[in-house]
Amino acid sequence: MSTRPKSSASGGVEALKEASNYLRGALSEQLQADSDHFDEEGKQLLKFHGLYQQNDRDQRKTERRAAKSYSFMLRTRVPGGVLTPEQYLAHDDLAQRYANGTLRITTRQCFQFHGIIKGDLQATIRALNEALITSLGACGDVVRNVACCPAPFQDPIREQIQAITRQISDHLLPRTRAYHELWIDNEKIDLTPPETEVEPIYGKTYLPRKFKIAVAYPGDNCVDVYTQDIGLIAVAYQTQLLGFNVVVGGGMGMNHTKADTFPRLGDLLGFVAPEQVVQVVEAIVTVQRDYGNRSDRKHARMKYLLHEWGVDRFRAEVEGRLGWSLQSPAPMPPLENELHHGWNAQGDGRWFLGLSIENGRIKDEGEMRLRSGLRAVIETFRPGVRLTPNQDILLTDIAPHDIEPINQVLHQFGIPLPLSLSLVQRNSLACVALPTCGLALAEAERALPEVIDALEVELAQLGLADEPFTVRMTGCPNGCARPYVADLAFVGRSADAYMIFVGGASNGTRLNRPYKDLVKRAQLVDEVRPLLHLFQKRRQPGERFGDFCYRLGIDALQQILDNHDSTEETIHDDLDALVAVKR
Ligand code: SRM
Ligand code: SF4
Repeated sequence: MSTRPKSSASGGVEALKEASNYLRGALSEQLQADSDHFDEEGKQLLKFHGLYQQNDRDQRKTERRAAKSYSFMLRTRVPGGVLTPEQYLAHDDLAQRYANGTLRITTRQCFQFHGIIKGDLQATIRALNEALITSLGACGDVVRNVACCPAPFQDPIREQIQAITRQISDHLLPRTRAYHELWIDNEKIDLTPPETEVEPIYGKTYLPRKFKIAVAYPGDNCVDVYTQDIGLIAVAYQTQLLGFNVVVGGGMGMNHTKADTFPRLGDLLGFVAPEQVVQVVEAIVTVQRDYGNRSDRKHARMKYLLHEWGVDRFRAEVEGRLGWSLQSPAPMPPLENELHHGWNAQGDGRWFLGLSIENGRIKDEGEMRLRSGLRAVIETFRPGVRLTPNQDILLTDIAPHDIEPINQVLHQFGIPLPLSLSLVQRNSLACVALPTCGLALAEAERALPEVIDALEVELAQLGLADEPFTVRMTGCPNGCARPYVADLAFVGRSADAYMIFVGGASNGTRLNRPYKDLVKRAQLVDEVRPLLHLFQKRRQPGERFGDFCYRLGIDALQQILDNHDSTEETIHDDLDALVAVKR
């Protein structure tokens, strides 16, 4: 039981952080050394600088015993997903100059580059710094990119929640000068001049683990607010932001073989006024800093502290630090997961275009020259750019007379408008997985398009093509595409096998449950087909797929389908019996 603050570093990473002199370690020496990679300690510290040392796992297969070739993933931090056109173009230039020629929008509204070699790291980070972009704290045991609903509708509440997102992000950005010393040189523009070398919030050992915060607009859960360490759900009256309902202890990661690791939705902690929100967030972060598990990284996320303590004890600890009590949670409108696709009037005479980017990967491939086309539109029309937590992009602040010319450019580059794509594709997410992710057990980003193609055929045959439901795939159970809140999810198990989950809620408010295990990729849709048939025949009016599976019970559905050939009449007798019991 965690009854008092754990102060000392017990594990390897804890000792490393403590001895690192605020994230320096031997990174400078290793950066200059004549080697294509950093040692194990360097690799851990690099994460705090937004860098992952990786090797291409496709190449690894062919390299056999030959020496591994290393490259780096670099993640930039984009609070609320908001970028200027110049910042977008800086990312695009660097993707071509130093990375693998693609850009990857992440599920937390950041950009990732893959395939940068060690010798190009400084040049890449310097160029980003010149565009006022940082990668500091994009990874590592700190507060990661703060996510926020990015829709640019003209509305004072949206402006306020975006401003609060930036405030929280700035407040919790590490203060160490190590990043600037190492990557930028002191003469370059300083994004976040720290007053002192001390980390006033984090201390020498930073947090026990990564920490995630997101802000949701009233009624719109595009950020999946219940899956965050801290979720802030804006509460408004007409055009006035009243404050936030605060949710704590969400998280997705689990391990297939460790039953004491699990996804969890956050608990409602209370309500806080806008002017107090940064103080409350800081108090929560310090509770996790002091009581989070520092001896076992598998149990170090704040969700395990909530699980162990319960929300009442956690609230008491937060309130003790604040010196005042949180208000009771305020009533909220029901949530939806809005994609913000298509052309939309912003309400200020300008328009924005939400484009669906398949699995967040911006690349030129075949007829579809997405990267070049986006570059052409952004260079010519200079729209604002916003990245969404659904791995998509919004081009904002567009004058009405530019709508048609932009449509034409997109058409020339083979880029479809979202409304011409299937709903199931637009509502799908996949994590990066192979070939770069060192933790991937199976494919995700490269495999989901084919699975979606097969699902599209199935759904069209059943007359369900207009049915919105979320489909998410990850290459391992860590849950980077937040699979455990989806209506339907495929979670990598081994090289070609997945666990299927069903019964989540499209609006991110309920966890799904395992339905079938060890299903080969080629059989995923075959395994889901009988469920889709039942859904089509037996759903209630307006009922979503996940809600249907949840209502009837996943175990019961599984049992019925396992006992019958889905064409048999008897299946319906059993279902009638089940429905009668559930009533
Ligand atoms: Fe993640 C680790 C990619 C969002 C849970 N995640 C990783 C690493 C860095 C692999 C590693 O540690 O070696 C992946 C890099 C792959 C690559 O080659 O690029 C990776 N995670 C991603 C991204 C890029 C997925 C995507 O396709 O968009 C997302 C980057 C977000 C960002 O911009 O900051 C990403 N990761 C998430 C999310 C979703 C979210 O944050 O909303 C989760 C689930 C929520 C949560 O944190 O609980 C998530 N990633 C994990 C975990 C499991 C953590 C846990 O509590 O157990 C790991 C593994 C770990 O930390 O040990 C992980
Ligand atoms: Fe890698 Fe697993 Fe995250 Fe996918 S879910 S990016 S495979 S860690």
